[in-house]
Amino acid sequence: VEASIPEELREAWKKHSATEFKNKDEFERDLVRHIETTLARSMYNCDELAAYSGTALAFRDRLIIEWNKTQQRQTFKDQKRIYYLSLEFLMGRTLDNAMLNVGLKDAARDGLSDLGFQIEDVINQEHDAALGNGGLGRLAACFLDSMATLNYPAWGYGLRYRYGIFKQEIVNGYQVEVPDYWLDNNPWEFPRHEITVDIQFYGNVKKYQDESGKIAHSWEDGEIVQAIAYDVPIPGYGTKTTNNLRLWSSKASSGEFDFQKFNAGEYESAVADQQRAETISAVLYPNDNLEQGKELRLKQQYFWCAASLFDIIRRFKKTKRAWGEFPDQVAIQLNDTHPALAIVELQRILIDKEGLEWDEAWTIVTKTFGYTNHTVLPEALEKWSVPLMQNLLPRHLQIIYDINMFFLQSVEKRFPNDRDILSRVSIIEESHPKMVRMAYLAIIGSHKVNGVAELHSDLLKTTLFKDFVKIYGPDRFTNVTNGITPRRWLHQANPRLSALIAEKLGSYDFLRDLTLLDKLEAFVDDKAFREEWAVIKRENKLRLARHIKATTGYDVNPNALFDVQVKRIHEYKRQQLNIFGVIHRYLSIKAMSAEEKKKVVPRVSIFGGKAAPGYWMAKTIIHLINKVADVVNKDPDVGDLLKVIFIADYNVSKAEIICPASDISEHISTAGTEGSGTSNMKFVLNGGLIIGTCDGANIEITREISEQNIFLFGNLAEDVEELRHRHFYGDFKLDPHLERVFNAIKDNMFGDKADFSALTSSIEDHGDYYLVSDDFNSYITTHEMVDEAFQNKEEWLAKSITSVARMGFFSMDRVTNEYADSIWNVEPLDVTD
Ligand code: GLG
Repeated sequence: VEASIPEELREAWKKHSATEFKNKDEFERDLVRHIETTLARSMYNCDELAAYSGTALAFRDRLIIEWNKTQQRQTFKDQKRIYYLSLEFLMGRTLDNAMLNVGLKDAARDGLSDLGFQIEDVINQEHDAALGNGGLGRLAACFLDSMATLNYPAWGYGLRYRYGIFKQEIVNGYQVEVPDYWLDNNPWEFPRHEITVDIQFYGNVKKYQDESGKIAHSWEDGEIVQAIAYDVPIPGYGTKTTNNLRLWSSKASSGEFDFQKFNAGEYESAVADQQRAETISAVLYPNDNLEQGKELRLKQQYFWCAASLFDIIRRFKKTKRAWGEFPDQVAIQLNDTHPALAIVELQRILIDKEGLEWDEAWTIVTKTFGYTNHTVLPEALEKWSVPLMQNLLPRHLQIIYDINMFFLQSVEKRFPNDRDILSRVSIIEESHPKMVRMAYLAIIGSHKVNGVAELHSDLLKTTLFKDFVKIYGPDRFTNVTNGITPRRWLHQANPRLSALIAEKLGSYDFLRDLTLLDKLEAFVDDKAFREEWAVIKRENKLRLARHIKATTGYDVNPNALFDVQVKRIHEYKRQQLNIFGVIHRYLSIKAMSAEEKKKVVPRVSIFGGKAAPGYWMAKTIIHLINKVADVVNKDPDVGDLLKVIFIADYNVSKAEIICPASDISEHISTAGTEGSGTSNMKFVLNGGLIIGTCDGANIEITREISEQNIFLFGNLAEDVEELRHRHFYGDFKLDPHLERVFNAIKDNMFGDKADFSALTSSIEDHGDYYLVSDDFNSYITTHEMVDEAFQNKEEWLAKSITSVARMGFFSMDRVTNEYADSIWNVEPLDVTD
């Protein structure tokens, strides 16, 4: 408060308060000023990158002016706020989104063109902010967009990784990882060197008696690292609300930099301490759905949780409310278990620092947190070794033990005759070493637990968290099916389709209420409309074809059926099923007469996705795809009938080109393994059809758009366990079509068969855990149906339009409102002041 300008002097300030550009001329003024002053360039020295930076800075001014007003408004109104804690925010590019959200893209286009620049080229200068791996991180980014658009007072909290997810290059058919130093030229963050938090690690716990004679604990010694805040403004679409994403960066605390060492000439060792501290926020762990249990990762988690909670509490304390009101002011959502330590940290602050009684503190804690689970895959469930945690966070481990003890006591009371339940639900797994089960900690410390699609949430209740349903009752567990923001994934990625829809519906209101799309169904039979729809798809395919040509050198035929699978490479997502299907198609074409070939529907099979650097099998799949591409694309017997493309370095900005260009996309995980999937929604919203298994959100997409408009295949989730069981006992026969594919691989058709033997033998010899063989026949016959359907252009278009019309349910705005009502109990903030 001392930092504010005295009341009587504020008129002087207000006279000069920053203003926002409102039209082309004012934009040009700001653009030129930024290029000349902020960037110190001139009209004789202004390339596209400078034009990008100038444009970004001009828009950044607008965002930050609104950001300031939003923060003031939120402080003044003092409503309950949402804090979304996520280790990943996969934001992609910001400029285009900012221009569209504030509604000034046309002004920018014209302004840039006055100075000789094409807006698309300028937009393409931007680096993706790739602080995430896949769906989990992108969901967090969609949340931010929706929360701002719907005027919720909300903050995101994450880590400011110096290196985001690696860039992928393909060299001789192999994935090569290249560091992504994305912070050069990033105009979207504001360093807040004045907002710092000291974070403690290691050390030990001292027990003592406080003044009242009560036993108390203090955590002493150890090592201090400093967290520094970087703020990223998040504009809503068509609203004044501009929320904040606060990312923490690590630095040696000023006391830590050892001046004695420094003065004694031990410069290197003083710098080494500095670097060790900075390592904490240096890299994003590149795993999707896999936890490795590395100490540095645990450090990242605690560093970020402790800094964020400190910040949240500091803000709460300014309101001078009693602690009991904390959950009325603060809702914290845990994006997966990565931030589960926040539960322990809040309990620690309340009992060790603020002097609350255990029970009083624990009530506040559980009312504050909600936990979202994203996966049932066992290898993705976090567990931390007790010795590791003991060393790094000794006081937190004690508190975890106490939380567990009180919890188990209550369970024992309720189920006195069930001995096994205690070991099953204990936060501590009695293994060697003992492990802390973070999902159980998250459940016990939250008031709501949600899955991300209906099937997934049901599976949680009937398998992984079954005992907890018994203990807490079914109401603690709920489902909120994922969604996507239509701003980025329709309006920004597919401006032509968005414009066509707006023309038909009379406005762009559907971007704020996606259920309005249902009015499109009235035009399904409108010939002219269908034709326009088809033209847009074709243009989007041409755009992707140009990208493919530029990056791979291959020409693809835009009339062919574009068949796309882009997502992280994972055995459960089954890119191997897809590439085996492609080989099957190739072998079939090779065996055809010239006459037969005339009936083939030309296809381009497009793959994209990164493999975790240590995930050998995933890398093998990438290698096979690239080897198949080498052979097929050069085979004169095949020509345009089949092309195989691997798009390197799949990321958000590539997805924006790829999603609008697909005819069909593949969402083909083994039933019961994909939490939700969200790219399935992006493709359908852009008029692509999908082939998929009865898994994740595919099931609800089917419910919404109807079975006629989707190609489903494969075994159901309820049969998976039985099939695996049978395989395990030797009841397995390789599908004959798949056998033919394997034989081709073993004949070295795609290079040395030894390169792929791990892949084929995981299926033939090691139980086919992901049921590739079981689903193969169903998969290839369903693809035949796809070919047939594609030949009937009118029918295909009708399916495409009808599907888009029925996608309203998958808006992230629906998702955000559901969380607000059923988990956070937060209201939007009135912005009509
Ligand atoms: C997870 C799941 C996806 C889910 C996403 C967002 O694997 O199925 O759509 O979170 O909830 N790791 C992920 O991407």
